[in-house]
Amino acid sequence: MSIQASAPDAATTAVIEAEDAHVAHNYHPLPVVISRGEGAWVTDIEGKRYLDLLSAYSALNFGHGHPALLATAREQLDRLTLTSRAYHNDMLGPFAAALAELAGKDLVLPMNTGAEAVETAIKVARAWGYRVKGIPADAAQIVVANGNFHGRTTTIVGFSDDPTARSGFGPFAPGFVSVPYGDAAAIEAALTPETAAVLVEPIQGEAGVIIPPEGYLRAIREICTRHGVLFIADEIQSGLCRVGTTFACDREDVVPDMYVLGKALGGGIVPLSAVVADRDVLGVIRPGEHGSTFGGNPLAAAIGLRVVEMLSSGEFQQRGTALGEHLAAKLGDLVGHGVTSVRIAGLWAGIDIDPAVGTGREIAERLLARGVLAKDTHGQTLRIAPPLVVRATELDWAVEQLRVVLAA
Ligand code: IF1
Repeated sequence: MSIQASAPDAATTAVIEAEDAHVAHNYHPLPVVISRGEGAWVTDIEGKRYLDLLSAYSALNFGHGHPALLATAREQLDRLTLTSRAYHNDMLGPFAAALAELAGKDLVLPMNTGAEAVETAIKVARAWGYRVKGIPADAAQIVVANGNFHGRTTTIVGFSDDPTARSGFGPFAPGFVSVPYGDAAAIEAALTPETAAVLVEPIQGEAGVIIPPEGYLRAIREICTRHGVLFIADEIQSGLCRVGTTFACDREDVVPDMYVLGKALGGGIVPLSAVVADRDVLGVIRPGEHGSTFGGNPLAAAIGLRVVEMLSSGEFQQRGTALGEHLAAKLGDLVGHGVTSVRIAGLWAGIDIDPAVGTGREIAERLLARGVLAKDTHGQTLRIAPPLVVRATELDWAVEQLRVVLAA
């Protein structure tokens, strides 16, 4: 299946040291230098191959270098890459129409990163609160969930409860109240006449693939409808077939007022994010009130259109579901053998490592030595999100590597 990796050699060490000399140390990467990617596999500068179980935090749902996406990108690169929104371009309209149809909504506001889309959703919810609901100026509240991760801007980390994400970056914006995740009654109890919206991840990613109780999303939908509050679903990581359905909200047949999308929307090639909602919500934004230099650029729009077309075939929903069921069975066999619990939705799993065996980081480092790339989160959890193009036999091989590492 792959050449077994060993400790980093001189070439890898040299590249890492050179990077450390000039790149801010805002990450603690695993000691591997990747130079090529194809499908579910990447190759490092020493020629060693690794199965990618992170997919750039689910931005690579279609794998590295998907042929259809590369062909679209190459064609658009040779034609037109950027106009700004000062003018129209011939790709934004078709992309927005296709994405709106996929989401069953009227309008798309295109941005670039996930955090920008979350910030956009916050601004739209507040503007809707003031201009439609009649909340007094500057008094809008948004309910969020403990354990949330919605990005790294100061507004967003201001309502994070992760000290690493927020300590030292204040002062923070007011207008957010955080309640326990998974508890719809806590959301309803937190509502006031000034509440404009509820913002949650349908499944919490950074928190460790935390799947809420069945019915949580339906309850939020009902509560928000009854109280005249917008339901904003951050599907930046959970969306676009990661959990086997187009959106994670589909698992409960729930349609939020706003979808916030990103990561895989750009095909793993360009940053592309968007807020998708009906006209009675996104229509509150007037010309000149919001935007971004690259938002809606023709290169990202062309790739995003191709992504939406690929999502419309049903292939990736089927893969996420079938491969997820396969993976769930395999991972279940590890519980009690170095794993304390497994949470899995579609092809997205959080594996809690028994502290007696090691930390999530230690297991990730041992997997690296066996040709598997995975990422830890919050100490004991290993996060698994293979590209949806992965084969069942490759998943079997990866789980076998994990079993060996856990038994070591
Ligand atoms: C990092 C975490 C994952 C997200 C959700 C918005 C964003 C993200 C649900 C912001 C981004 C990324 C950011 C990246 C690592 C990764 C991550 F560990 F940070 F939390 F996936 F869980 N909503 N998540 O997951 O999107 O601005 O990054 O495009 O910051 O280290 P972005």
